[in-house]
Amino acid sequence: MTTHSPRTALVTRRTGETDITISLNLDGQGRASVTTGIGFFDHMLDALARHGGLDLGIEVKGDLHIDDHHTIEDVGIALGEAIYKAIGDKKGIERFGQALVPLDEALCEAVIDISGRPFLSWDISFSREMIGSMATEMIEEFFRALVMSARITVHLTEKSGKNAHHMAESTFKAFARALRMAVAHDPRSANIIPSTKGVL
Ligand SMILES: [Mn+2]
Repeated sequence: MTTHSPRTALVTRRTGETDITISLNLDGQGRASVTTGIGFFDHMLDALARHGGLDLGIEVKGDLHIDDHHTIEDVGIALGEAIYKAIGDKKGIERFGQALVPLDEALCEAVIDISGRPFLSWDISFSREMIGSMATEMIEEFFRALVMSARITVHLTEKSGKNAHHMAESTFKAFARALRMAVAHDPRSANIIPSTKGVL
Protein backbone atom coordinates (compact mmCIF):
# COMPACT_ATOMS: atom_id res chain seq x y z
CA MET A 1 0.00 0.00 0.00
CA THR A 2 1.47 3.29 -1.10
CA THR A 3 0.97 6.34 1.02
CA HIS A 4 1.00 9.78 -0.49
CA SER A 5 1.95 13.08 1.02
CA PRO A 6 -0.79 15.69 0.67
CA ARG A 7 -0.70 17.58 -2.61
CA THR A 8 -0.61 21.27 -1.82
CA ALA A 9 -0.03 24.61 -3.51
CA LEU A 10 0.29 28.23 -2.52
CA VAL A 11 -0.45 30.88 -5.13
CA THR A 12 -0.28 34.63 -4.82
CA ARG A 13 -1.39 36.89 -7.64
CA ARG A 14 -1.29 40.66 -7.48
CA THR A 15 -2.36 43.04 -10.24
CA GLY A 16 -3.69 46.58 -10.35
CA GLU A 17 -7.17 45.09 -10.01
CA THR A 18 -6.88 42.28 -7.45
CA ASP A 19 -4.62 40.93 -4.73
CA ILE A 20 -5.17 37.22 -4.19
CA THR A 21 -3.67 34.57 -1.92
CA ILE A 22 -4.74 30.95 -2.27
CA SER A 23 -3.69 27.91 -0.29
CA LEU A 24 -4.92 24.54 -1.50
CA ASN A 25 -4.64 20.99 -0.23
CA LEU A 26 -6.14 18.59 -2.78
CA ASP A 27 -6.06 15.81 -0.19
CA GLY A 28 -7.80 17.82 2.49
CA GLN A 29 -10.91 17.46 4.59
CA GLY A 30 -13.16 20.04 3.01
CA ARG A 31 -12.17 22.89 5.28
CA ALA A 32 -12.58 26.32 3.72
CA SER A 33 -11.68 29.84 4.74
CA VAL A 34 -12.80 32.10 1.92
CA THR A 35 -13.17 35.87 1.83
CA THR A 36 -13.63 37.37 -1.61
CA GLY A 37 -15.93 40.24 -0.62
CA ILE A 38 -18.74 38.66 -2.66
CA GLY A 39 -21.02 36.70 -0.35
CA PHE A 40 -22.55 34.30 -2.85
CA PHE A 41 -19.14 33.59 -4.42
CA ASP A 42 -17.80 32.71 -0.96
CA HIS A 43 -20.78 30.36 -0.53
CA MET A 44 -19.91 28.63 -3.85
CA LEU A 45 -16.18 28.32 -3.06
CA ASP A 46 -17.06 26.94 0.35
CA ALA A 47 -19.23 24.29 -1.37
CA LEU A 48 -16.37 23.53 -3.78
CA ALA A 49 -14.00 22.88 -0.88
CA ARG A 50 -16.48 20.86 1.13
CA HIS A 51 -17.61 18.57 -1.65
CA GLY A 52 -14.22 18.39 -3.37
CA GLY A 53 -12.46 17.27 -0.18
CA LEU A 54 -10.20 20.31 -0.51
CA ASP A 55 -8.70 22.43 2.20
CA LEU A 56 -8.98 25.85 0.65
CA GLY A 57 -7.92 29.27 1.84
CA ILE A 58 -8.77 32.21 -0.39
CA GLU A 59 -8.17 35.83 0.51
CA VAL A 60 -8.94 38.54 -2.00
CA LYS A 61 -8.75 42.28 -2.05
CA GLY A 62 -10.48 43.13 -5.32
CA ASP A 63 -11.74 46.27 -7.02
CA LEU A 64 -15.35 45.64 -6.02
CA HIS A 65 -16.05 49.39 -6.23
CA ILE A 66 -16.01 48.78 -10.01
CA ASP A 67 -17.94 45.50 -10.09
CA ASP A 68 -17.48 41.78 -9.42
CA HIS A 69 -15.76 40.97 -12.73
CA HIS A 70 -12.02 41.18 -11.96
CA THR A 71 -12.37 39.54 -8.56
CA ILE A 72 -14.24 36.48 -9.85
CA GLU A 73 -12.17 36.02 -13.01
CA ASP A 74 -8.87 36.44 -11.15
CA VAL A 75 -9.85 33.94 -8.45
CA GLY A 76 -10.58 31.53 -11.31
CA ILE A 77 -7.09 32.11 -12.75
CA ALA A 78 -5.34 31.75 -9.38
CA LEU A 79 -7.36 28.73 -8.25
CA GLY A 80 -6.70 27.01 -11.59
CA GLU A 81 -2.99 27.66 -11.11
CA ALA A 82 -3.17 26.21 -7.59
CA ILE A 83 -4.94 23.09 -8.88
CA TYR A 84 -2.34 22.69 -11.63
CA LYS A 85 0.55 23.01 -9.17
CA ALA A 86 -1.01 20.73 -6.56
CA ILE A 87 -1.74 17.93 -9.04
CA GLY A 88 1.94 17.91 -9.96
CA ASP A 89 3.25 15.17 -12.26
CA LYS A 90 -0.16 13.42 -12.61
CA LYS A 91 1.34 10.04 -11.85
CA GLY A 92 -1.22 7.55 -10.59
CA ILE A 93 -4.27 9.80 -10.79
CA GLU A 94 -7.63 8.64 -12.12
CA ARG A 95 -7.55 11.50 -14.67
CA PHE A 96 -11.30 11.37 -15.51
CA GLY A 97 -14.11 12.38 -13.21
CA GLN A 98 -17.82 12.94 -13.52
CA ALA A 99 -20.72 13.85 -11.29
CA LEU A 100 -24.39 14.67 -11.48
CA VAL A 101 -25.50 16.65 -8.46
CA PRO A 102 -29.07 17.74 -7.72
CA LEU A 103 -30.28 20.54 -5.53
CA ASP A 104 -34.04 20.24 -5.37
CA GLU A 105 -35.27 20.88 -8.94
CA ALA A 106 -31.80 21.78 -10.25
CA LEU A 107 -29.55 19.09 -11.71
CA CYS A 108 -26.14 19.87 -13.21
CA GLU A 109 -23.48 17.58 -14.60
CA ALA A 110 -19.71 18.02 -14.55
CA VAL A 111 -17.27 15.91 -16.54
CA ILE A 112 -13.52 16.45 -16.13
CA ASP A 113 -10.41 15.27 -17.90
CA ILE A 114 -7.08 16.24 -16.31
CA SER A 115 -5.82 16.41 -19.86
CA GLY A 116 -3.31 19.23 -20.18
CA ARG A 117 -5.79 20.59 -22.74
CA PRO A 118 -7.68 23.65 -21.51
CA PHE A 119 -11.28 23.55 -22.68
CA LEU A 120 -14.62 24.55 -21.20
CA SER A 121 -17.92 23.37 -22.59
CA TRP A 122 -20.65 25.44 -20.93
CA ASP A 123 -24.35 24.76 -21.33
CA ILE A 124 -26.07 26.33 -18.36
CA SER A 125 -28.42 29.30 -18.35
CA PHE A 126 -29.71 31.28 -15.41
CA SER A 127 -33.16 32.72 -14.91
CA ARG A 128 -31.86 35.99 -13.44
CA GLU A 129 -28.86 38.28 -13.80
CA MET A 130 -27.77 38.51 -10.19
CA ILE A 131 -27.52 36.20 -7.18
CA GLY A 132 -26.84 38.54 -4.30
CA SER A 133 -23.94 40.72 -5.46
CA MET A 134 -22.67 38.15 -7.98
CA ALA A 135 -23.57 38.35 -11.67
CA THR A 136 -24.66 34.93 -12.95
CA GLU A 137 -22.73 35.49 -16.21
CA MET A 138 -19.56 35.53 -14.11
CA ILE A 139 -19.99 31.86 -13.18
CA GLU A 140 -19.12 30.85 -16.73
CA GLU A 141 -16.18 33.33 -16.69
CA PHE A 142 -14.94 31.82 -13.42
CA PHE A 143 -14.91 28.29 -14.81
CA ARG A 144 -13.36 29.41 -18.12
CA ALA A 145 -10.51 31.16 -16.28
CA LEU A 146 -10.04 28.12 -14.02
CA VAL A 147 -9.84 25.53 -16.82
CA MET A 148 -7.37 27.69 -18.76
CA SER A 149 -4.87 27.95 -15.93
CA ALA A 150 -5.47 24.43 -14.57
CA ARG A 151 -5.09 23.12 -18.13
CA ILE A 152 -8.00 20.76 -17.83
CA THR A 153 -11.04 19.88 -19.94
CA VAL A 154 -14.38 20.51 -18.24
CA HIS A 155 -17.94 20.04 -19.50
CA LEU A 156 -20.66 21.65 -17.39
CA THR A 157 -24.20 20.88 -18.48
CA GLU A 158 -27.60 21.76 -17.11
CA LYS A 159 -29.95 18.78 -17.03
CA SER A 160 -32.79 20.64 -15.36
CA GLY A 161 -33.36 23.59 -13.11
CA LYS A 162 -35.20 26.81 -12.45
CA ASN A 163 -33.96 28.57 -9.34
CA ALA A 164 -30.67 30.39 -10.04
CA HIS A 165 -29.21 29.82 -6.56
CA HIS A 166 -29.94 26.10 -6.85
CA MET A 167 -28.50 25.93 -10.37
CA ALA A 168 -25.26 27.65 -9.40
CA GLU A 169 -24.86 25.51 -6.32
CA SER A 170 -25.47 22.22 -8.14
CA THR A 171 -22.91 23.31 -10.77
CA PHE A 172 -20.20 24.01 -8.17
CA LYS A 173 -20.98 20.83 -6.25
CA ALA A 174 -20.91 18.71 -9.42
CA PHE A 175 -17.57 20.24 -10.38
CA ALA A 176 -16.26 19.55 -6.87
CA ARG A 177 -17.27 15.88 -6.95
CA ALA A 178 -15.93 15.37 -10.47
CA LEU A 179 -12.60 17.00 -9.54
CA ARG A 180 -12.33 14.86 -6.43
CA MET A 181 -12.80 11.74 -8.58
CA ALA A 182 -10.36 12.87 -11.29
CA VAL A 183 -7.48 13.69 -8.95
CA ALA A 184 -7.95 10.61 -6.78
CA HIS A 185 -5.14 8.08 -6.76
CA ASP A 186 -5.72 4.92 -8.73
CA PRO A 187 -4.06 2.15 -6.68
CA ARG A 188 -3.58 0.02 -9.81
CA SER A 189 -1.34 2.54 -11.54
CA ALA A 190 0.62 4.16 -8.75
CA ASN A 191 3.54 5.41 -10.80
CA ILE A 192 1.98 5.60 -14.23
CA ILE A 193 0.89 8.71 -16.07
CA PRO A 194 -2.60 7.79 -17.35
CA SER A 195 -2.01 8.51 -21.03
CA THR A 196 -0.95 6.35 -23.97
CA LYS A 197 1.29 9.28 -24.91
CA GLY A 198 3.10 9.03 -21.59
CA VAL A 199 2.55 12.71 -20.91
CA LEU A 200 -0.40 14.87 -19.89
MN1 LIG B 1 -27.09 27.69 -1.00
